[in-house]
Amino acid sequence: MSQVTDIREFADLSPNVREFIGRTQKLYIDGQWVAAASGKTFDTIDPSTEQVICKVAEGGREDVDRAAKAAHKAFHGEWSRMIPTAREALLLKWADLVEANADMLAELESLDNGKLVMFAKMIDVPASIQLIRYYAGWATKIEGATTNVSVPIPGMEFHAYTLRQPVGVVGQIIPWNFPLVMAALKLAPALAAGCTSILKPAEQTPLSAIRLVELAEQAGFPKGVINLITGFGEVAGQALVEHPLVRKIAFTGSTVVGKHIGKVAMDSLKRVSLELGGKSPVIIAKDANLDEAIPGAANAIFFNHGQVCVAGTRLFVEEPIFDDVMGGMMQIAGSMKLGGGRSPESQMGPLVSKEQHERVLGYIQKGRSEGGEVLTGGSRHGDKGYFVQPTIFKNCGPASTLYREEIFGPVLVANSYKDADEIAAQANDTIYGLAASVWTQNLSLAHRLARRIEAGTVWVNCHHLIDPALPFGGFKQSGIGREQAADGIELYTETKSVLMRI
Ligand code: TAP
Repeated sequence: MSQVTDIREFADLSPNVREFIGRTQKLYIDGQWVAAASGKTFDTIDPSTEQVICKVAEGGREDVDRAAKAAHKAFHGEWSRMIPTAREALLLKWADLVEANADMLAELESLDNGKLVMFAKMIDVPASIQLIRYYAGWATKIEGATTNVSVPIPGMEFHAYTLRQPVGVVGQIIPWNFPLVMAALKLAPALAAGCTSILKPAEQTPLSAIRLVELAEQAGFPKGVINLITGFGEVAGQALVEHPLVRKIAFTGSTVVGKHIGKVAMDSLKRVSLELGGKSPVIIAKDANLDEAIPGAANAIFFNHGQVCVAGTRLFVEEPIFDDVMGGMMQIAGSMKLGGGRSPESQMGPLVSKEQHERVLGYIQKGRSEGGEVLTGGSRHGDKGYFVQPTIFKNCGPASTLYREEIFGPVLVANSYKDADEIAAQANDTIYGLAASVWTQNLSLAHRLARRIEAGTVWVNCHHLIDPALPFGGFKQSGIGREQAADGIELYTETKSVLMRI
């Protein structure tokens, strides 16, 4: 195992971040910060420099078992008796603490994931706060209904109603692309609904989730309500999915792992929600406002270095404007400044890991070998850190690997189209169905495409905009279930019917 980098090499970090990464990070089980039962740790790496940031506890089966028992006990104890306004107050206090620690969280997120501090401050941290506050409001608004039943027994009267009750202990497994937002998106609705949680962050990016849970502890959540198991998916994640006390698994990650989790969870009929991969189309019609559509399409693919489940990876441009759009896209991609997440000049950071770097470069190679033409980019950037140039391909048709597979990097395939009414069929020619964007001034066309495209979210004249009040999830192999909005509460509650003879 490699050495932790000398803290002096992180001289530009804030003192509180330096203090945080100066310690070996632990698991949080039953209100205590503890080492893994095995004593094992793993390294978390700065993807800009390839240096080890710090060591993190490697949770295993035994730790998951302790966490599940603690979460089970908490669910049936103080937490189940806590009134909704008290749960709301805890969530609001937690959100305030996250806000007070915004700079630290943004620095940690950038250090661990590679994204720009500027973006983490502007997007990830505020989005996480907004999610926690949004779901704090839901704690007091979870309702059943009274129902007029028609039980056909003469002489008897009935009173019937439904209750929405928390599912119980939930296992929440998240990826590395938006580690803080994903943690907030999982924990906030589960806690608002009255569940207790065991959160498993991605091995590449555990740090912001650890800080988030420290802040939850400060906010005063009772012990056992939130548990954090850092470690590897095949071990800790798998143990969580198999554990008999865990009633539900909420997973965000790749379609391959999602399918595996779904199968394992079915053995004990756990509730499962899956937010998986995507291959989202961006459609630019010939009447679009190109001053907005071109930077919009560039942002759709290059935001977060293309590591976004809803990234606009397949661009379809109406034939008469194809060359103009490509010229604009190449100009933006070619002038993007790549660099470390903490440098104020950087416009794009590195990919998250060595594995992801090799994977994305492998896809670029594959695109070339299948006859794709690289219009811009197409290589590694620099010789240190996991940087990949923003890359645009043309001549990658529907049969090509780049058109069909999720790359999860800054790699776009661009194609032209002729018939506005046929484009929905091309956009839908994928196993995925997470999102799409349509750029047009033609209102009827926008509405027609919004109806026809098979995706959980369709944006018109924008991309990547997400709000907690709008359900989010996928059609087809992009997932099962919807997070956010009231749907997010439904994921963590069961409906009970009560029929009373009166
Ligand atoms: P995955 O490799 O699927 O990992 C996601 C999480 O699952 C990680 O915490 C991972 O642990 C864990 N895991 C791996 N194997 C497991 C197993 N056998 N049992 C239980 N847990 C297991 O995805 P990733 O590479 O981190 O993230 C990229 C993918 O996530 C992309 O496909 C992307 O589209 C998708 N994504 C989807 C969305 C939505 S909302 N649909 C949002 C973001 C990302 P370790 O990493 O520790 O091994």
